[in-house]
Amino acid sequence: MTAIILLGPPGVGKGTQANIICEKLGIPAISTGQIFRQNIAENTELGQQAQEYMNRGEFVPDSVTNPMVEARLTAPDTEAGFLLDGYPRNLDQVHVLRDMLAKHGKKIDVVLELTAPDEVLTARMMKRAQEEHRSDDTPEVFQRRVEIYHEHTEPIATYYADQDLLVQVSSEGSVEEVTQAILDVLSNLGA
Ligand code: B4P
Repeated sequence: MTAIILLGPPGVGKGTQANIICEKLGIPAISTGQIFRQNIAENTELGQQAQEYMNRGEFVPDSVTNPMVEARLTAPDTEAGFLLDGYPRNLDQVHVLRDMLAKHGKKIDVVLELTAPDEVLTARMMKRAQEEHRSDDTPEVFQRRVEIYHEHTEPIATYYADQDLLVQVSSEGSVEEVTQAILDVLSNLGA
């Protein structure tokens, strides 16, 4: 079983890499942002709960996010492994994830942190805004998301580094170069 967390600031390319890596490894990519966006598009109760927070660039409350992830991680397709894209995003989510995996005798194998300077993130967000028209891809909301990342999500990297689970990968190259760098890390770890 290979259990991977993909960490990184908004717009760094987590979703892009998660899909490619999971296709290659044959494990599901579990993107909390994508699950929320799909539920918003389908106007489900979960989508209605998430929408106002996402539109402001804030985190969806843990009381909504954690049970959603736990339900997803009990699905049979996660038995051979999974990649979490965008979860956990704060230290409470880290602890909840640790406990929910322990209940099933599982643990995280590696935490990949994609890194890029803020100006690269902004450029990618502006390009994505033209292509996808996401409501949280305005300059103001994106700025808020970056601030929240620095305040709440960066401490997670320190937590996982202390546990010798963190590997940083630069996301400044092309999509293919970043994929290759991630695959090299996973291969070195025997994943
Ligand atoms: P996410 O869906 O996780 O969105 P993201 O961080 O903006 O994007 P990502 O890093 O995946 O970038 P992408 O691949 O698209 O979160 C959205 C919102 O959901 C959050 O703000 C929050 O409200 C909510 N949420 C999600 N998880 C939560 C949680 N755990 N708790 C609470 N709330 C939560 O790449 C960006 C762009 O760059 C794309 O256009 C892509 O084509 C391009 N790109 C990627 N790699 C590139 C490369 N190497 N070179 C050039 N361009 C590249």
